[in-house]
Amino acid sequence: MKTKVQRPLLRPLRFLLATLPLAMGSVFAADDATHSSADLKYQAGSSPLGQVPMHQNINPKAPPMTQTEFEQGKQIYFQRCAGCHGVLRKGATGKPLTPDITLDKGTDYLKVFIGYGSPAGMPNWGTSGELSEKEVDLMARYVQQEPPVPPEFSKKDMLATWKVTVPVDKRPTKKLNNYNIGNIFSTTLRDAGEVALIDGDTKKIINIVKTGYAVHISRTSASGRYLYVIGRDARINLIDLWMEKPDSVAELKTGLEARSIETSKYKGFEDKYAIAGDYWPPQFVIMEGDTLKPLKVVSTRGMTVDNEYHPEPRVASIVASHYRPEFVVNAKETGKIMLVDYKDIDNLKITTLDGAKFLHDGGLDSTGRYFLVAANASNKIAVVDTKEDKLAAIVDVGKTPHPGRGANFIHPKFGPVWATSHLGDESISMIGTDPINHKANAWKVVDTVQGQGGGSLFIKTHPKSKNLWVDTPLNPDEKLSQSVAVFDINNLAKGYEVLPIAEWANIGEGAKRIVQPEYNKAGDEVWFSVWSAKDKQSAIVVVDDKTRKLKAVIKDPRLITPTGKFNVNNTQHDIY
Ligand code: DHE
Repeated sequence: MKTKVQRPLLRPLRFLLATLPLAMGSVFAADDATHSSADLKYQAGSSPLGQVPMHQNINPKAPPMTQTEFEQGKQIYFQRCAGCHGVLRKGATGKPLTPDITLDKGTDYLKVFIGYGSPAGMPNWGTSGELSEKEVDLMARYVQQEPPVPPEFSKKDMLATWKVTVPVDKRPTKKLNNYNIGNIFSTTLRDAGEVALIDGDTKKIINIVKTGYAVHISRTSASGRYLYVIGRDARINLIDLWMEKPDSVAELKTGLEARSIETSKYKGFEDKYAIAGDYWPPQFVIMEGDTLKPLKVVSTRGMTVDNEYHPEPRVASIVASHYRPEFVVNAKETGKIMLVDYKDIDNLKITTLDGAKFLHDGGLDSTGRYFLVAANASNKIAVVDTKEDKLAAIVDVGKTPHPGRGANFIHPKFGPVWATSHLGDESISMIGTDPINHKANAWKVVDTVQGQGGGSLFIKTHPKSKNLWVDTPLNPDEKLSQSVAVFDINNLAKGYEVLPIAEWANIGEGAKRIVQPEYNKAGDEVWFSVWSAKDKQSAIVVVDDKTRKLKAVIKDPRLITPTGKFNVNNTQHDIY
């Protein structure tokens, strides 16, 4: 094992490590002892909260720290640890790290734990070289202090950030450009805090729009005119695609950290409202669709599906219902699914369903009636019937499902299915979605095939395609993370073909992780991001869906860390 720890220190550490009971792992590590390293690295993504001023509460019983050390510990905690252990350190997918627990353990024990990780899933931050010996020591002392608490963010705070740069009456009354706007791809440039609007027909960049920090996803309004983009710092940009050069027309911050945004799609409410889900504070916010003016803020703090209080249930995916004037809002830690009726915002009605803990991402079935959402650390998919406002089923799948929005297709034997790949194993689970004509198969895993490996984040097909694409960007094997597997839907048992997308990009050195297949409007091209670090060249590779051959490589110095791509038409109509 490669180690940066000095030799004399190793001996006592080795002794300690050897004498640690396995049970120690369960004290701090992720809840599920079978979490993969890909999963943990993914969850340990950087939170913008490290930059937010917070009060330092020195615990007199804890080992001393200077203000500078505390600040550094806070930065590292929010970069590496908060994703699993929670903002308040009260536990999320990882265990709680509050002083009542950590003080008992003491600095030496915690140093071993942080440095070497645990069999139950805590990453080995020290021996992997990700944290220096000094930083491991710092973090062992930091987690014994009182956790600093970030501020709340009320509607008043939101209004102070609200900017309508182009008022509604100054906007175009008809489309002023010649773009085929349904085929524009809003492309996340993660580490640049920007989106590239790429013309799917010419493959040229139309505009680069400055957005929030580590920008995350884009969604299209029901009419297809507006694009909503959210950053990890909870900054939303509203982009008007009718402008001569599509650009941002309004901006709002709904909190200090966020991941999800959606817009009302029910008949009569097209483009009327938008909704954003915050990680911190744990709340969701309903806004005016064309200005982003905040209207209603709802906290998600409360009981889990096991009836235990959780202080910070982060809002994960949100989808707009086509059957009712409702948003389906998924709270991660509590496992609660809230069906938020936006008909009367002042008298807001919310129907709450018990899903399963650790809700994350998901998508609608091909009819748009059922929403399938991954409870990732529970290895389950919860199915919501958006017509009846009821939980239809909870389905056991593979290890740490991560569907993105999933893939809908007609299985040659089992009829309509929705599929997910997994972060934690190589399987692809197909769930029957037709309770009318294929009742016996509905809400069951009817078929499973093996892909290239674990570390998959996204799976995709298109109603016009016979291909099922599965990425593996977080697989530790470069061969897998730099390529993609494609199955023939009509002959799934035949196995997959591997396409060397990174090689095709021909961009030299870099991580070149292949992430998130996305179809064009016609359904005859699939776009892949070739995702390298900020200081390396990245690219987008376009594959001809029919021939599975390279069609185009989009290279541009402005394409910094491209990850998610959102085709306007497919996102507008929930086609996946
Ligand atoms: Fe995402 C969707 C949260 C890391 C790319 N991501 C989502 C959703 C959530 C989420 C809740 C669903 C939104 C919705 O549908 O309303 N993502 C998180 C995290 O908490 C996590 C694990 C860690 C973090 O610190 O943010 C995380 N996500 C990542 C990445 O590292 C990815 C791969 C690259 C990036 O751009 O940051 C990434 N997430 C995406 C993408 C989607 C997404 C591309 C939308 C997929 C789609 O097809 O709809």
